[in-house]
This record gives sequence, structure tokens and C-alpha cells, in this order.
Amino acid sequence: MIGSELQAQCAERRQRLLADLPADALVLLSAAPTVIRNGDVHYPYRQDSYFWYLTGYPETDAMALLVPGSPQGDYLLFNQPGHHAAERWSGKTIGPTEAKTIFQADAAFALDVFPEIFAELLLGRQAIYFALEQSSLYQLVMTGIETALQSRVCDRSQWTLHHVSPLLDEMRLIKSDYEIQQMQRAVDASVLAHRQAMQSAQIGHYEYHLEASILNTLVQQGCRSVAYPCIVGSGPNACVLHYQKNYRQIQQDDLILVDAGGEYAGYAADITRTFPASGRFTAQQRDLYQLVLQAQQAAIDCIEPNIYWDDIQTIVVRILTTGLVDLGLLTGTVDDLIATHAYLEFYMHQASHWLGLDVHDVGAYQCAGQSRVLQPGMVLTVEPGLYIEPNCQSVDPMWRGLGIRIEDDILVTNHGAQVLSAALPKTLDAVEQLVRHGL
Ligand SMILES: [Mn+2]
Repeated sequence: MIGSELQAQCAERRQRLLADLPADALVLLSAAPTVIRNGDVHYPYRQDSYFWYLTGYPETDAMALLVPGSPQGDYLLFNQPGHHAAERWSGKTIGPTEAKTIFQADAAFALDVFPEIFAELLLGRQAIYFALEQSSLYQLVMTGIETALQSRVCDRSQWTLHHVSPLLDEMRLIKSDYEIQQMQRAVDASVLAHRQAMQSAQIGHYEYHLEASILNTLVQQGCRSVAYPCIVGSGPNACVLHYQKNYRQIQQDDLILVDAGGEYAGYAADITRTFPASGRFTAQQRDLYQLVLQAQQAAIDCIEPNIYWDDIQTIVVRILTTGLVDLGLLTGTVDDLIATHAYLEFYMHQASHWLGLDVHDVGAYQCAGQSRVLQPGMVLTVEPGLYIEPNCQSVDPMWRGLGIRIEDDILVTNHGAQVLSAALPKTLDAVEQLVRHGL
């Protein structure tokens, strides 16, 4: 059963975290609040990633404390006892009983006693870990400290505040087998969504028709949410990196850039394909596409444990710059053009980011001033692109308004790169076939 597997994972993560904590530490975590859209309507709920990672608890109005060695236990959960009248409207909610039986808390309490218990626990602690940037949590900690000061003779200086993320980001960066399975499900659903969108693309349709197809497939596959808003950029809109309007009518000879990924069990997929609306690349589209694909493939091929994360970008930049010179879009020597960042005109983002519970997942890219070294269990994207602005005066008009990105999701293994999204075609021929004939 998924629920109990998830709970076993969360228990193991809490154990590892507790083992790393100083004996006098306390970790405070909060469920994400609901956000009002207007009136009585809320935005779809998404749990806070840290809270989800350590508790597997899906609802709002909950707090968790990790307090190594406290008399009530190491793991305390606070939530709302169910109210029959409220549950008539919103359905049954998790109460303190389930907090213990399902969510394996050592002790469970109603949320309204949190301030009292928190202030009491603070007395024996020094290092307080929480998401420092969340003002509501900061306020809660300050109130707790004031209450603790009133109840006992002690000094404010006994407490130190720490961000929780250095502790958890390193754990989240290395995925367990369970996590990789969930990510593969998000990726598989997203691969199918891309495939069906490519097959259904038609000149005269609007970008949002492709978005509709993607959303339909993702929900059918059990991804109840996208991991980020769908990008469907046709023609010049493919040059807008985070384009989301998706309302342009698709024209003959357009390239369509689709960057879309579903979320499954909290985990993100992040996949981009670029294809010709007509099912046939023009000569210029073909040249640029082949160049981006070559850069992407070379970057994927270089991935193995102990290479630097930076190496991915370095390889991509060299191949793209060399190709841009060959095609006449840049003039000069490749080394000079790289040294002066001349490629930034056409390629202005990173080739890779971590992927996990967040689409741009947590984890440092630099350690002690050096690029991070890849390790088995890391999941990252490889996503080079080229974007020639519609009004770019430095290139022949035939290149203008073309935008291409190709993005796959990669698991680092002992042997090298495992492409989780390998089932989605990306060679020139395979893409044309898929758009024209659905093959
Ligand atoms: Mn990405």
C-alpha cells in the first residue's frame, strides 16, 4: 500500500534527521496554509515540501515538532480535531487519533495547545530549526520564547535560530528507490501527455488546445496537478522562456515548444519537446534543432558519478557556440565567444537543475566554492535551448523567431545517466513521424 510505504519512508527520514541533530535541538515544521482565491474559494492545496517529506501528511492546519529525547517522544504532531459541521462541507479531516495511528506520531495534540507545549519544550532546548523566511513561523518562535522567559528564569541568549533547509536539502538531494519510483510515475504520465499533445497538434488550433490535451492526459494518469504551469509556445512565443499565456493560434511553419510535467505523490516531472506544427521541420529549424539535440545528448552522455554539475553547462555552451559559428549566427573564434559570453544572446539559462518534490528542487549547486560533484541517486534535468528573438538584428532574417529547448529527466546511477523520460521521441525523424502519423 502506497500510504504505508510513504509512512515507512517518512519514519526513516525522521530517524536520520534526529541522528544528525544536537541533543538540545528542536525542529519546527508547519503544513502549508490554504490560500484564498476569493470569497469562500481556495487555490488548490499543495502541501509544504519539507512537511510532506518528513510527515507524509497531506492536509493543512498541522504542525510537527522533532524533539530528540523529549518525555513525550521524538515526534509530536498537532492538528485539528474534526468538527462534524465543517466536515459536512469539506469532508473528513485527519484528527489526533490518525496522527498517531496512521502518521506514527509519538504523541498527538490539538493545534490550539501548540503554543503552550512549544514554550514548555523550549526550556530544555538551545538550537531551534525552522524555515526562517516564513514570518508566521518566526512569530510563533518569538512568542514561544517570550512565554518560556515568563515561566522560568532564563536568558534569551540560550536560544539560537537555524534554518532547517541545510539539514533537509542534503537528504532530499539523494533520492531513495521509493522516490525514484514515484518520479518515474510522474515522468511516465508526462511522457504520455507530451506524446498525445504532439499527435493532436494542428495548424489553426490554439496553444491552449495543446495545454488542454496535456492536462487531460495528466489527470487521467493520476497526476492531479501539474508540477508547474504548462508552457505551450508556438512560433515566436517559443523564445519566451517561461511563456504561460498559451492563447496564440498555431500557424503553418511554426515550431511549438511544450514544457510540461505532472506531479505524482508530490514529485515533479519536467520535460520539454519542440516540434514543427506541420510535422516537417524547415531547413533552419532542422539545423538549430539538431544542434540543440547534439548538445543535449553530449551532456547526458557525460553524466556519471564524480563529474561536476558545472560540466553539463560547460559542454552545452561549447557545442552550442561551435554550432552557432558553423551556422553563421555568431562570428569569431569559439574560445573568444565563450570567454565573452557571446552565446548569451541565444542561450541564457542553465542546462540543468535538481528535480524532486520541487520542480527546481532543493540542494546546493556549489560546495565550498566549487561546483557540486554528481552522486548516484541525484535526479536532474538536462535542457539546453536556443532562442533567436523575432527582432534579432544580428542574424539573417531566416533564423528569427525560432525557439528550441529539449529537456529530459535524468537519474544519476553508478553506471552513468538513466534517462527517466527516454520513452519520449526526440530525434528529428522520430519527432516528425510522431506529429504526422502518431507513431
Ligand atoms: Mn526544467
